Amino acid sequence: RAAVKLSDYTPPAFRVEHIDLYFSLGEEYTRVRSRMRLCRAEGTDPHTPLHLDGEALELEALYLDGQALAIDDYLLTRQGLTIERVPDRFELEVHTLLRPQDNTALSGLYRSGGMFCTQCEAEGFRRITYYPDRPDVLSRFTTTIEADRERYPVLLSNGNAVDRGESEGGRHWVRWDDPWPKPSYLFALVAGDLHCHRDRYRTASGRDVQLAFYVEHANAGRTGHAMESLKRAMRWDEETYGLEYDLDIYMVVAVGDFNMGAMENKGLNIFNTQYVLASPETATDADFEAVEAVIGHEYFHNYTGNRVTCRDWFQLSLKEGLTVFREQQFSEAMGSPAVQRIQQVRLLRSAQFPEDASPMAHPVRPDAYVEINNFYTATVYIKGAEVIRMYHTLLGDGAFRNGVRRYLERFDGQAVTIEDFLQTMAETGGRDLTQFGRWYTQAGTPRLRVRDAFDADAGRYTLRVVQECPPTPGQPAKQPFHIPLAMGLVGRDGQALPLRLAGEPEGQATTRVLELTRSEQAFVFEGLAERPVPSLLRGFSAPVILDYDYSDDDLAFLLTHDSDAFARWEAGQQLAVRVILRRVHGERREEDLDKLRRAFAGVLEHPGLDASLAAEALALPQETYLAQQLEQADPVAIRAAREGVRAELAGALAATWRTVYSRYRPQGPWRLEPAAIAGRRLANLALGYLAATGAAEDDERVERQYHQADNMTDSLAALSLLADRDDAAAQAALDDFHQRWRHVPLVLDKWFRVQAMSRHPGALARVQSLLRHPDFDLHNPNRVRSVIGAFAQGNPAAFHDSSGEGYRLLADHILRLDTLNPQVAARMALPLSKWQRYDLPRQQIMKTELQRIAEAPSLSNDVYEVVSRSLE
Ligand code: B3K
Ligand code: ZN
Repeated sequence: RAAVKLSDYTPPAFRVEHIDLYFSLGEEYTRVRSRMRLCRAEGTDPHTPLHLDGEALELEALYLDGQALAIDDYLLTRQGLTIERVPDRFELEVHTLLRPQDNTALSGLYRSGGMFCTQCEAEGFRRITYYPDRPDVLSRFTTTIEADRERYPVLLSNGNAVDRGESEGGRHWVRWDDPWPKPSYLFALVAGDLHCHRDRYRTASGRDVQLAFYVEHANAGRTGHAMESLKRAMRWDEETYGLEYDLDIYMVVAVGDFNMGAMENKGLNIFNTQYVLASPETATDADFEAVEAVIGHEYFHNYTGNRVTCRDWFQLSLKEGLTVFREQQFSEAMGSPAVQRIQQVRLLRSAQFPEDASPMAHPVRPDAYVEINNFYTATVYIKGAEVIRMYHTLLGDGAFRNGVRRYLERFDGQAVTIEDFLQTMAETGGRDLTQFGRWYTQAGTPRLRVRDAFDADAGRYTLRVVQECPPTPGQPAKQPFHIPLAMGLVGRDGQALPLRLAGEPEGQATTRVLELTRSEQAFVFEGLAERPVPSLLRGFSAPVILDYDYSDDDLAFLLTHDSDAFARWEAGQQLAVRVILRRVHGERREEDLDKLRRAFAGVLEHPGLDASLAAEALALPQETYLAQQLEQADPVAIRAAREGVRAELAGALAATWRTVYSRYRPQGPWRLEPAAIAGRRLANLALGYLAATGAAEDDERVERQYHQADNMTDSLAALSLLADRDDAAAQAALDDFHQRWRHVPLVLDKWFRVQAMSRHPGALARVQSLLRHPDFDLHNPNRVRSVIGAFAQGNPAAFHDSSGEGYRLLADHILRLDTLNPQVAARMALPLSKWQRYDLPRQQIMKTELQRIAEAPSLSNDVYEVVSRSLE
């Protein structure tokens, strides 16, 4: 199938000066009338035909400057509409007919519950009307929506409501005008009977902005946290980047059927309910945090994405990497930066590193795609954010912020490239970033091999760093990257040592950023009285794999003494990784458990204990991360080894866990405050260990917590431990939860999810029955993710069951889902693309299933691209 290539980019031949849209929404069909003022772009050949994208549309009529066009005046294909001869300036009117109620792909105009809504990024607008549906065509939009007044009292689109009225047959209409030119992917429309939570925000310059959150009536009262998060995000962007909101109204609508998290449509964000609704009874602390982050993310897009947008979809990371980084900065400012950083790195390692090591590996700026929706990836988003963070590290905070401001001023109202951003940052920072640009073009995770030597007589310590990046599809050999390596040296007494490179004057810095630019480099530190322990990649200063041969004792030492919180966490994790991997290899060292036990006890005894950080440090490394450390992983063996270590740590520290559990569980009613959140997190971690002691009192503790909890965090923490068991008490709790929450979709998703992720050996069979459960629905992406996604990505030992049943079950459902929703089906196929990570018998079955999918008739481009690349 045809790939779109970056190298084929050509600027648009026509500009759309204005578009006037008219929607007549109905139960059977919806009519769309579009009136566009088009003009030939300067310097374009006067004979270039006009091409408009269009997909799954019924064309009813076409008028050029008021003249109806006959069937042989234009060419209609499955991809769009071409008019051979058009004047330099003209008006085009297009009438299309849609059936949103049949749109199960959830792209374009579709129905969710009782409402109409849209999703246009990346190429959904072409499923609404014929249009040059590409991000470098910016136009002014006026939108009129007409619908039944009773069913759809609320009619929304981008910009400001400028007019409204009644029409015949109990219908009404509202006209919206968006003063900001925008690409079609930012268009949005919503119609429904919705509850509105209103508030207002006064900007730094004193303008009043109306804030409005629209939800279905059943969800009224659960938007308070999102509203407060939005105000915090607006304030933060003013204070940090000097950016003020630019319309008089900011609207957010929550919909229950949504392919991703949320969408930054100009002035009218559309959100998955999951990232708007939050109340203590229904949402966990993690949900509250995610709502704040996603609300921030979409708000920050108003500048990084909307005011300055992408020239083409290859530049996607221009808006996404930068906006994820801004979202991360916001989350760091609202909470604990160290905890945030640890969670970011955990996600990068569990989602992006495996992608970079798979047949789906692609650069942050890909150079070809078949289906663009497949490139909204961990690489484009979160490795993209790591790349932005490296600019920040290399330039420093001040120059970085100035650079971003300058980029936004210089390119305001334009559709630009990653190169434009890089150039602006280089100029502002006064740095040559040519080599740094390789982060955008070379895929793969670089590996740093660090070796050291100490010359006691000269007091000289040398770090030698070799960088390598493995081959990735289409890129057999890599050029060296420009890598900021933040590091420090720790003395034997635990003190941070001053870092003076040979030839430098005395200095007091105890953390510094070494810049790697060659495949091999050495750094010589002077004035050291003893051999230090190096603390490397502090704050995770680059998205790389670090390889330095620490002893177990070094790791335990760094866990206690490193001044960098991230590095302390990392040292603890590496120690745990080693112990678990030795078990995987059948190596049982008596002292291993002791080392871990002492290290963990040390964390808990630390005087200034931060409960949130402690919870991160005491959590065992994820199974997916452990799998990455092995050439060929056996997920069942990894699960067994990890659970074995957990059970032993549970037993060895049982008294400590019980103390931690009772000391840190917040007393009194639920509150969303940092200390209470941290307390719940640490107490629930302790409960997780206690669930593995095998003592009846601990099993009962879990049951008690489930039944007594006044909030979803504690209730779900207990329920997920119960889902690992299969006794009567566990079953009773699961039944109770279902009974209590079966009418609240987001909570019912959790019920599915904990079972799909169960560590019980019968989990695979349970997933099979969940898929036949009457509440399971392949049409709803959240439900699909909570069963199929949670199982295939979050339950490696069950998914990789050696029978191959897990793979078969996944493939069967991908094929069924593909006929309904190709975007989500393609996402669900990604776990199979990682087949190379597993042992040979598993590889074989995974490939067979990929093959079976690839051979299915009438496969979507989305799934086709994932499975065919996986097999290449
Ligand atoms: N920009 C959207 C993602 C659209 C995905 C289209 N398949 C959400 C975001 O990144 O904020
Ligand atoms: Zn985004």
